[in-house]
Amino acid sequence: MSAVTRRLGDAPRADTLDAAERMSVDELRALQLRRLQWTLRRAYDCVPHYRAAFDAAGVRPDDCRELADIAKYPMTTKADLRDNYPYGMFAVPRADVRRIHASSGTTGRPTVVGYTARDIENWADLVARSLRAAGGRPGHRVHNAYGYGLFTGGLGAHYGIERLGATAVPVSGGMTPRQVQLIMDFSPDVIMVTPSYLLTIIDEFERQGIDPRSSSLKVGVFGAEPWTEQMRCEIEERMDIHAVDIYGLSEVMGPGVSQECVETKDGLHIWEDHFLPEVVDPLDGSVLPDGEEGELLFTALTKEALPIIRYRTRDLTRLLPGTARPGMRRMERITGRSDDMIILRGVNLFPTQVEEIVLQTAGLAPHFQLVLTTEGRMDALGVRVEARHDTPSDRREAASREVVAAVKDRVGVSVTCEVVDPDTLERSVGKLQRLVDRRAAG
Ligand code: DLL
Repeated sequence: MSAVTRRLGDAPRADTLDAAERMSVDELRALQLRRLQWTLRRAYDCVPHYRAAFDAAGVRPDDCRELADIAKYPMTTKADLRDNYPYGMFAVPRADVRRIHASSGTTGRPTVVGYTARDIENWADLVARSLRAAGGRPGHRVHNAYGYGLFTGGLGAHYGIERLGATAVPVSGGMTPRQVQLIMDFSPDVIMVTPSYLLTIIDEFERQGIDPRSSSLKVGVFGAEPWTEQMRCEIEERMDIHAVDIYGLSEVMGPGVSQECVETKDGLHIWEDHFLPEVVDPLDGSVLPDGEEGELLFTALTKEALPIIRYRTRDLTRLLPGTARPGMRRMERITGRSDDMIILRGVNLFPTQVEEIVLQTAGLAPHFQLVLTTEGRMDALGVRVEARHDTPSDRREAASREVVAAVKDRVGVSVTCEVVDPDTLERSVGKLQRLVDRRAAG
């Protein structure tokens, strides 16, 4: 049950929804097929990488006669974008690219993505649609704490806020004390931020002696990193706001590929008029039926500057039928990225599984780190988690034992757990990296 006492308006009136949000499944499938055929043709004609990849796979754009034919086409990976760095995947003359974003590129070359004027229009429309599904309305003020810059979060959200007819407060990430001041002074209705950074902001409210439940905020639109149902409860309870999920990735567009509706909070509706999702077996790439968990793939259906065909997101989820938008399928919240999966003595473990356990354990704060080390010839995993401010020391010891037991029980692997003092672990100002790898090389 939601602990939120804030009243939102009703679900958006049907006449305020985009036409695509009201389409039937059949109407959407017909639209998707037309747009897919257009996309395949453009990718083949305008991007040497796609022409070579299609030729190598023995497929032509014309071989797509129904949506299921998508499975014949080659997948695209981050490595393909890196190999064609910086502009090799673009399908338009350089002068028609209005904006560029890039991934942080902490390892190797960054991934560069580009947008035409039309791409930016579509993106703004989809973020506006997402924000409305989250409970945002024209006239609302929106505190945008996603980072501005090459990251797609800040500017992507910004254009959507304006497109909705709301007021953007472009704060970006960082300077946490000022985030609190601006929320108190500007009385926003909505906050857009990573869930981990919101926790940092909530802590700062408390440090300043301000009750986080007393702010004007009604809704938080959280994404850019995995988070759990337990984290939703923690945020809703501590801040008295509705917490909903927004998903996206730069290669496919940025934020606003899919969005959870606030009235159902049951996973994210994929804006299928612009993106065709598939879920595949991460090992052999075979397409899985809806309902089965695997790796999410996207084909962008309307993008001009950077067509993207069957992009392997590495994110794990499953596709479900539509609810609040019956024509559009939902994706379940992301359990994790295959890249973030820790394989410990043959057992797969995701940081989100530890997050669930930590948040269900009395006396523990939602701040934790996973530290991988080498013990002898084996990998070992330590959970370092902060106690809450009022946790007595005997509770800390019990909590540590409970975490170890729950991980053993639910994940099937032995870890250690150290409960540390409040405010001692590093805080996020954007995307949080939970895993610290201290394994010996080799
Ligand atoms: O994180 C775009 C974004 C900005 C989404 C703001 C939502 C809000 P990238 O930096 O390219 O783009 O990272 C994309 O982040 O493949 C997922 O692994 C992860 N991710 C994004 N949203 C979610 C989410 C932006 N709601 C990568 N839940 C994706 C879980 C998410 N993971």
